[in-house]
Amino acid sequence: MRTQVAIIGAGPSGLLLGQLLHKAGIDNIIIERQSGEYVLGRIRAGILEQVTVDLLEEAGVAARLHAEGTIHHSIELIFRQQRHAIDVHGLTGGKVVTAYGQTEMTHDLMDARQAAGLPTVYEAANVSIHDYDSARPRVRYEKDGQHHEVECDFIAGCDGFHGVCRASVPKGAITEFEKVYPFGWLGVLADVPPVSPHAIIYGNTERGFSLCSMRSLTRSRYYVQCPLDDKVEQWSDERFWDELRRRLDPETAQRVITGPSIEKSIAPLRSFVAEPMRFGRLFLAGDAAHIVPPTGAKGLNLAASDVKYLSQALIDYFAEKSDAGIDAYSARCLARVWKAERFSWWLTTLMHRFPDTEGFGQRVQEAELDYLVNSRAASTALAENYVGLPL
Ligand code: FAS
Ligand code: PHB
Repeated sequence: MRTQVAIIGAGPSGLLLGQLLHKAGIDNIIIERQSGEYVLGRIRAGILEQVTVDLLEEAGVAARLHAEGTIHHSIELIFRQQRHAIDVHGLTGGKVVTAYGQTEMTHDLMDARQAAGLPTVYEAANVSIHDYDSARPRVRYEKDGQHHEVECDFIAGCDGFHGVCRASVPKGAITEFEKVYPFGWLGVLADVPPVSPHAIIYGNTERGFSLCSMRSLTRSRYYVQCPLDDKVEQWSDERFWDELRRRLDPETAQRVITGPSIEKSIAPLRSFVAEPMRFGRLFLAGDAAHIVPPTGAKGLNLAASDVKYLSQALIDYFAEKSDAGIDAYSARCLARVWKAERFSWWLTTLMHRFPDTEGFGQRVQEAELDYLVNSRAASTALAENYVGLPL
């Protein structure tokens, strides 16, 4: 088979890239290791920057997002048992974030791709990439015992942190930067009304970090920091709700509506960047190239901005035979990636308990938070990073 762009991975990066290329008349195939149901079963991000919302509109898949997503004008920070609002909307000249689950976004993109009848191979085995440093890259995979080969002009590595694309690049051609955090996030999804339908709440307490978010006005998403070696089986719903309440201010704790968890998982936290993000005719996008701790709600949004840059570069290449976009791709992405890495690292360091946070460290965190909520300059810096820096 021959196509213009072979996309490895049917997560948000791959599906969004496929949709934008299709709308520009560029043929593409998506080759995904898992089933569609498996991809949809992964409960992950929930907060979209305006840049991401605009991109989903450009891709023609924003109808349900506008109908069901919820706009947030502020975030709230809890420390010393008190809650403080940061007026993100007011501090950024009107910018907001939208709560809309990654699962729903992925569903919308899958539906659009299926409606357009675009080639998508799920449950592809032994995917491998070849000759991406030549003018005729190829992708091989197996499906139902049959061997397949795709000839293409470009390969988009949208296959996430554990994918095959970055792993296929020779060690000498890539530089990896990594920081692993000494704790994880235990996340719970429950069909109960969110404790705060208007703001995402981040808690810094001596027991550890907490986060109150949502997927809709009837579905809540909560997290508590937990030891890296904790197992989900150790956390009954009752234990989770009790610990969450202990990590909120008394008024919020009293308002939490509990219910049975419909999803419960523990995610490790890491910061990771691979440089560069382009190798000949292979381009890495999204988690294949970088990972952020979810504290700043940047992971999914960074994937979207990579895809914006990559889709534009490929459209320029095929329309005008211009290499300018593909040559500039890696540097453009990394300039934005590293700012989001810094913000995510800073907010994670500010809000979590580390092994050495005892005493002095906790006081310093509380002093920074006290300064943050009382300084317009500091709050503005937080707000403009939270809503997403301009493309
Ligand atoms: P993805 O990992 O989503 O998708 C990659 C796809 O490639 C997968 O479907 C995979 O099956 C496929 N693949 C892998 N290897 C392959 C191969 N060899 N061949 C073919 N296909 C292959 N971000 C936030 O903003 N907020 C959050 O709260 C948040 N929580 C998260 C929790 C967890 C547990 C994880 C892992 C991530 C979280 N993220 C969060 C980040 C997350 O949302 C990612 O940024 C987002 O999924 C990135 O999308 P993709 O780049 O498409 O990568
Ligand atoms: C979520 O809703 O999953 C979420 C919200 C804010 C974050 C991280 C995750 O910072």
